[in-house]
Amino acid sequence: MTVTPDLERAHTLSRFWRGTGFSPGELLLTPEMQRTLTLVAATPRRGVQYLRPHFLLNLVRVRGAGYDFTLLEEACDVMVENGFTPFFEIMGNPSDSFDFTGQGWAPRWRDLVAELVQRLAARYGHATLQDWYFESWNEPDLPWWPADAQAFLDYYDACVAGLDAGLPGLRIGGPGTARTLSPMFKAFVAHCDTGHNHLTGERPRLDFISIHEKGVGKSFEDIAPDSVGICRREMQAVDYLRAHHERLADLPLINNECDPQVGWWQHHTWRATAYAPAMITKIIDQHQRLMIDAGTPLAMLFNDNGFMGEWGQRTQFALFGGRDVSKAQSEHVTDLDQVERGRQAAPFSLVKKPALTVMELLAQLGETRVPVKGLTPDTDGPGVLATRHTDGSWAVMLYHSRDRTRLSGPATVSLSLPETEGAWDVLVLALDDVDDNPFAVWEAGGHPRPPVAPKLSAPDAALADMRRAAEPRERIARRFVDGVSLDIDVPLPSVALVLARRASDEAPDPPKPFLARVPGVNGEEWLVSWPGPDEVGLRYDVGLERNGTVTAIVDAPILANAYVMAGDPDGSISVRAVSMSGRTSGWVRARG
Ligand code: 8U8
Repeated sequence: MTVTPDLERAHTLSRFWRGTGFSPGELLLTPEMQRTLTLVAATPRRGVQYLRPHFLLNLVRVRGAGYDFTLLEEACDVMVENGFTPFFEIMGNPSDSFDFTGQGWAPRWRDLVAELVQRLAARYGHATLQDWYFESWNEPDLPWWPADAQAFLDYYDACVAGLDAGLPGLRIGGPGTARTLSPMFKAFVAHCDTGHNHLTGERPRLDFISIHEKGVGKSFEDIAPDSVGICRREMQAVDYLRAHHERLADLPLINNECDPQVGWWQHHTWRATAYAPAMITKIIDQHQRLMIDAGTPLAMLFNDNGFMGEWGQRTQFALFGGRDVSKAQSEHVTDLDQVERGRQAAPFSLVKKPALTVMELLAQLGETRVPVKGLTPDTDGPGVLATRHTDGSWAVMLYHSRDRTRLSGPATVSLSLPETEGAWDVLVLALDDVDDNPFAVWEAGGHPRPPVAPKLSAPDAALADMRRAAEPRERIARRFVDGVSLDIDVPLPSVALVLARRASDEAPDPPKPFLARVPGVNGEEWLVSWPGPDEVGLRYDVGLERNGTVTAIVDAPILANAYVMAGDPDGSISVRAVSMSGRTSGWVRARG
């Protein structure tokens, strides 16, 4: 099939998928999460921007007549210093001092929220806080919320009153419900539409509506997701608002837990293969086509995959060594006495999973979407999310994904890009399971964890192979003259990013790499990172320098602005930038 994006129908694209979440908030105080966030922050072009942790307010302690915000501020520092924007759930219970099933707690909650935002504004600046999203308690229609629906509405009133008292103009929404059109959802939107804030008498403010719809909603056993079903159930919320609460129907609608499968801690090995990036991309494209193009105010979707865990769990990295990963992250009980212990971790290593690498590819997409007709990705065959940047260059994401975890097979898309006369450089980067993927390398290496071993381990050579396999594959890199038309293999499951831009032989600017030495599962590791100029299609080589000679250690294009490898006492690390046309900067030795 030949696919040609239709420039006549071009329109603005918002990169609405750039959020992740995890639980609990105190993970932010652990070395594992801090290193994770350093690496997630290295996704180019701020490919992951929003972080949504649960239970942040459990980090606040009651001290005498007031509160001690030290741990909460430290947790927020970790997010802010890494350049993330918190999606701040006002969730948790300082020293368990609120009984939401009782009476009279709402004014105290309002004052707590007011003090909280004042402190945050003093720390990060008012302007910074205006970019944040404040949200109500996570999934109040599940037992995470300890009281009834009326108490939840009182709580929301107190959150709004507290925010407004603390710092007017901050954005707040909810209800972050888990179930489609649950009674809690209906009670919440009715309250915001026609009710009154019981503390201020005003109409309760609501700046966005958040809900959770997953590909498998209720049962861990049903592993085949219903991806279109996510949009269909979101549409039920849209229809309900249009029918009953027209005033709210145009508010930004956010699915901030838009996962293929419920139960982050359950092990599904497909979460570590090309199935994950293909499914993630399909779900994003479905939201563009079935929700945004259909005129709904769908504003964001998050993959709730910021957890810490292993291959099969819903995480962005596989954790080797470190502490035991347990369900405790979800069945959560805060014990602040454990926080100090949490700051120490047994040595650990992280290996990136394709679910994060795909964010690096998606980050290359442009500001304009150019629709493509004639594909049927929701039933069979590949799909395309075609975009252009303002300079006319193309960034086209192809994907091939089915709602079945074990289907495979070949497919080819012939792509023809309009307005590409003259000389153009084309680069195609893929994530597929054709040669390998980090998990396949792990399995093939014979390292699978024996049932008695509590943690993953692997020798340095295996870690290096897995890390290399986590980077995209370069499938095509060549110059076209007079029109970019090419055939691209998109086997099931896979994604392939096609970048095309006017030919240039200019060498890229050299990077400024920085070296951090971190304890790895087998000894010292080197985490090398470099601030990116965030130019589309720019990639990097990481090289080991020994006796004055630099050898590239990864024969794959690195799009991220960081790489991790075993330390080498006899060598040093250098990095060079590689342009779309393959021109390189000089090697620059990493400092630090
Ligand atoms: C079993 C179950 C059913 C349901 O309808 O919603 C759930 C929500 C269920 C289990 C956990 C649950 O928590 C949310 O979803 C989690 C998950 O693992 O899918 C986590 O991603 C979230 O932190 C949590 O809000």
